[in-house]
Amino acid sequence: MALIKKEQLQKFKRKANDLLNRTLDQHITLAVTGLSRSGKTAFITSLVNQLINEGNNSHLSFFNPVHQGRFIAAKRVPQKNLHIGRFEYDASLAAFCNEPPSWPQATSGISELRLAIRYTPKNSLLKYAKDTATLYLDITDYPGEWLLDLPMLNQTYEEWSESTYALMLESPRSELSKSFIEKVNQLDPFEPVDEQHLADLAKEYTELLHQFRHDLGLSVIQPGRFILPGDLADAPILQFFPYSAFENIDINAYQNAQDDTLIGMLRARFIEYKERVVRKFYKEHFINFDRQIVLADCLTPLNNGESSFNDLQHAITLILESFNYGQSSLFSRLFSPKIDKLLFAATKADHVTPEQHQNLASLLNQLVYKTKHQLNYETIEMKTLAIASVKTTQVGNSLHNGKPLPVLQGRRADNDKLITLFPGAVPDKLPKSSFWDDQQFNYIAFKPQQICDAHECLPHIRMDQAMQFLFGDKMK
Ligand SMILES: Nc1nc2c(ncn2[C@@H]2O[C@H](COP(=O)(O)OP(=O)(O)OP(=O)(O)O)[C@@H](O)[C@H]2O)c(=O)[nH]1
Ligand SMILES: [Mg+2]
Repeated sequence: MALIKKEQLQKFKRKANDLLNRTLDQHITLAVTGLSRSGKTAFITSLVNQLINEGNNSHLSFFNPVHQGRFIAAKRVPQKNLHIGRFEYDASLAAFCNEPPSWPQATSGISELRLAIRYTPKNSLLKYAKDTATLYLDITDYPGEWLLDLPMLNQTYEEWSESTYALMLESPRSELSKSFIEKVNQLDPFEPVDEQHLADLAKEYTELLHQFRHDLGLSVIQPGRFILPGDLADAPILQFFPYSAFENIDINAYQNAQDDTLIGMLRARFIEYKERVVRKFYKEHFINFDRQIVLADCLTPLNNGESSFNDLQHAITLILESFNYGQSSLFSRLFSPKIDKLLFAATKADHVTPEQHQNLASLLNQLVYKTKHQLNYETIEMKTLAIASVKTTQVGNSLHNGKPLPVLQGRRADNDKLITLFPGAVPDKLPKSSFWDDQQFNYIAFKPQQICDAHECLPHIRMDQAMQFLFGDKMK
């Protein structure tokens, strides 16, 4: 009799356990984006490194599950979507263990990694249940350039061409664009298409976009996939360009142009790109994201000058459109969004002294909120933070004109020399034109510090606050 009772009790315990685990186990998808070189790979590598090595001298005191002693352990588990590339955590982390250490390689396209994080829930319930729960965190890395394409969905080929040339005719793009625009002006849009010629011009347009990004330090690049083609490299869907002379052509003839004319084929590829590339990304990936972090490197544009900084602002405005969930917004009309928390993080904060961090966060806040107040974000909780996924500098004090001045020390990325410097002050507001006349911000890329093995935690700034905002609330 006693035996039966004991067995029943154990069965009951197991059932209660299963039930509780089922209700406590949670699953969220965290999307990490930002323009190229903004620090996505470094961020994900650091986040995973901090969580799986928690307890080994990690510094996550602003992450509540750790602070409250409820964090148990985190481990990598096989990712959910097998058709998406794997985020190369081991290779990225190995770069920091190298002798000498280096930064992980640039990545392209989308990749995924899944973490299972075990913790004790705050109000541990039933007497018989094992009181742990698991949060499954699916992390997706994708290029922020892809978000710059959203407005194209609302544009016809003529409208897109017009808005693109408006930008290309303005400084600083205009100087570089001259020869391309002249070539396009000379085309007969109704001639039978020569596909090779079209491909050559599309290549030239793509090269221009690369120059805008890398030589001029600009952020607004459209179509975004042209500079980050991934597996679409050389596919005809990425071979088109804006047409420059709509005002000179007969609009009826344009409407009736067949796909085998130059203009007809440009238009057809533009439409195909919108459907098969832009819309596909939103439908297959974006609408599944629960939480989003957008990384922004504000310091490089600040260092590059006014046009680079203003272009970053323009890019942020375009990126924000994907999070504008008001009833009448483009996004809500096209898709059913899910994201309820959005973190904007100013990355590489270890390039400035700590008393400048507040300014860096305020600056990004202004870049974001300038647009935010015009849009409808009531369904999304937003925050801005200044972070360093991987801290590369030490902070010290120096004397300048008899007064203490905070300084940074780190190893230069270009020659590995140890330097001490005051990199300059970050404005806390959007800079006025006069600011750029005597702007003296001194941005120097640093090498990461070496870590001894994969179980050591990377030094960071405010990664714990980022984690708390992004998924700490799911671990109550
Ligand atoms: N000092 C410092 N530099 C950083 C940090 N994060 C990124 N960087 C620098 O920024 C570069 C780009 O970082 P990644 O993490 O590769 O950026 P990404 O957004 O993944 O870049 P793509 O893969 O090219 O899109 C690195 O090689 C570093 O030089 C950081 O926290 N601190
Ligand atoms: Mg990357």
